[in-house]
Amino acid sequence: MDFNFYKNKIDNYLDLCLQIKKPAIIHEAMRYSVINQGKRIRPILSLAAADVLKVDIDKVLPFACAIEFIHCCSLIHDDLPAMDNDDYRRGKLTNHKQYGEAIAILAGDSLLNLPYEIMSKACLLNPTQNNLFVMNYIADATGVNGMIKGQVIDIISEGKKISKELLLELHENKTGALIRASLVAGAAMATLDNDMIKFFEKLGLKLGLIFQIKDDILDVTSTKEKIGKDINSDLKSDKSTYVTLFGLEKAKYDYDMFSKQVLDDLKTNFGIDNNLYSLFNYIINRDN
Ligand code: GRG
Repeated sequence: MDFNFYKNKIDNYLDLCLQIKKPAIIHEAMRYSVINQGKRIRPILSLAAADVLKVDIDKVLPFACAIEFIHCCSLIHDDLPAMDNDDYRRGKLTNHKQYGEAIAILAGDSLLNLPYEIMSKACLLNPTQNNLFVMNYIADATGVNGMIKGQVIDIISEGKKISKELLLELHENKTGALIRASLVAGAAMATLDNDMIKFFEKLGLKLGLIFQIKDDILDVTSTKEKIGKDINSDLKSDKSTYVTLFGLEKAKYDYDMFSKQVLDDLKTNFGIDNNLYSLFNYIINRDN
């Protein structure tokens, strides 16, 4: 399956939202961290989830792109010296290395505010329950009950060997929350049926965990050229990861087991002849 149709739609929309205005430096810094080699997995998940439920994907596009902007903001902030202190991201210098810390912080802030401008505008133009639900869901998944919570657990756990439960809570929130929100956003454009939302939430949680385990595996097995950022960064910052806690073999074993589970769940509900199933396969087999 070729996801370029979805990706082009997303890239065009992101570009449209980021036209350079004055002062140019902040707009350049925002574009630097968005218009680049990002895989766009989260917004593509939203479009594919909407597609599998046969709803017009244009309805979810502003919300899908809002999630990508939030994700880009989180990457800028995550790379800052006060956080992970990384020099490379998406194959080039991190935002603060390119523009300095002050502009990087403000570019991140702007990329967090912009999605709420976009989503609230979509809600004003079309104040459906679906739109309001999705905006609220994304806000919740981003905040202190979701991604921020995961990042905080990550930071306060540095240098400690944490329990399996805490590691799962960390992954479920830091990486899982936005991935879950991406799937739910697409599904909720079609229906607010509780069972369907719950199904996509569970699927998103599991995919988020799979995604993060792969990230942990690639950190120790891949190359800087392939993943576009420094390798062994978790080891250097003394972080507990799936690999450091359980070892590489167990991480790979669990990865395969969880991957089979999500594919089986999808197959049971929607069959295999759809973009969402192909996308899950692509994500599971990714090597960057
Ligand atoms: C934005 C409100 C707000 C807070 C920021 C810094 C922070 C709080 C959270 C960090 C979250 C984080 C960086 C999680 C890691 C997620 C992850 C696995 C990123 C890599 O995702 P890919 O592979 O990357 O989809 P690309 O570059 O392709 O988008």
